[in-house]
Amino acid sequence: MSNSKETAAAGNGIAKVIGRSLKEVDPEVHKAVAGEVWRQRNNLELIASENYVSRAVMEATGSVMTNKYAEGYPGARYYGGCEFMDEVERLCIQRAKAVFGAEHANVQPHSGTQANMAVYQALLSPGEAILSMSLAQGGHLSHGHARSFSGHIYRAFSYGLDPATERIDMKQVERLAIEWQPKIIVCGASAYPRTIDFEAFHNIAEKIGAYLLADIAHIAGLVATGLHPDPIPYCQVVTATTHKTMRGPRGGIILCRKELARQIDSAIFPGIQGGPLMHTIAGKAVALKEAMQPEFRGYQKQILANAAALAKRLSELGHRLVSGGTDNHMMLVDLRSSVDLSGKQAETLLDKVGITLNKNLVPFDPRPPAECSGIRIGTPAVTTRGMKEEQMEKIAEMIDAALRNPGDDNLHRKIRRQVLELCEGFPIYAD
Ligand code: DSN
Repeated sequence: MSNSKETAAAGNGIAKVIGRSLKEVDPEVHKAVAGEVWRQRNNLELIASENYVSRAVMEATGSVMTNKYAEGYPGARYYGGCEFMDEVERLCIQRAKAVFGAEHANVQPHSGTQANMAVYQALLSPGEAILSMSLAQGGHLSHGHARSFSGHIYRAFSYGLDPATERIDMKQVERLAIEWQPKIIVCGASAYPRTIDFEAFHNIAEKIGAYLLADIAHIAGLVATGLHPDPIPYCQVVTATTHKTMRGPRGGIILCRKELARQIDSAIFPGIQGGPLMHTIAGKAVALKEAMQPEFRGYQKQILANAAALAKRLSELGHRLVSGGTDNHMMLVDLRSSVDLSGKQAETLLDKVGITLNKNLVPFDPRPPAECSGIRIGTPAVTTRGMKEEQMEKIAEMIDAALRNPGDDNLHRKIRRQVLELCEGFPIYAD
């Protein structure tokens, strides 16, 4: 084909492709997506950091906003044609500020990790110290772990749990803060089932003149609805993700005091990111609107009630919960007390019966991270399906039966059928 013919064909081709469905254009990807729809409908989703977004959030996230470059911020972009980008980002910022009562919001971080990265970039110089919760005891990679950028660029020190209570050892936090004089203290976790005392962290940070960053990625929905103490009065900066308890699209946000606004904004762009994902920002705006509705508080309350019910039944069935229970949307089960399985084996076994969760280190875990001695269980997604305490008890019983009989294939088939029945009773994405 001559070059000009090729060019003409390419133009026609793309025009045709634009109008065709995913199934027609790419049957392989379509098949994988359809498989994932089936999996999400027919499995019990207990990963504490996952959820199901509404149709409205998905529509915004899958919209033509994905086509647009909008480097910069509303009213100050590096590209033309940004009037609708400005509209949607302004709405998103305004809603984020209202939902969390924050002075300033940046809604561009592509993820929670990038939100944290921008905060360090804004407030620290390379080599300065971070004090945060150890990953092995519930913290997050981006809080200074040796294998993350945060542990390479900055000097990271970590605090952990009191071995007796398995709650954050605030005396240790204070001792380490005084000893290492970090420029920033990070509070917040990805595997901690208890309330975080932001005021106590604030008192320590103030004593040594450190910034306080609360990473509320997991508990943002609870914070937004007043069901977890509010970090905003105590922290210069708060980071969150929008896809966990917030039930929005996958992404991050940063909330901060007015005086840090410029530093934070320029750390995100041009500091660590280029063009914002405007389709995701549209989805975040919709999720934040949903979070302003009274039903959202009811939803968050039910997440807590469901976690409490699931934790209670698991305890009654003889499973030891780290710290003895939960105050939030998740719990950690220390399998060593009840069954002879590693976290990895438990995760694989439960996957087989349609119960999806993740292996997790328990405090002072003798096993390596790839094996672990525990599992983490969260209730945000099953609560979105409409499940309540009664179903949580049933789920606890199915988990218990599977874990106590790892070699019983007949029982596993029976549990799988029970899971399918339960899922059918609480349909998701039925259309
Ligand atoms: N991966 C998230 C979680 O599961 O908690 C944290 O980034």
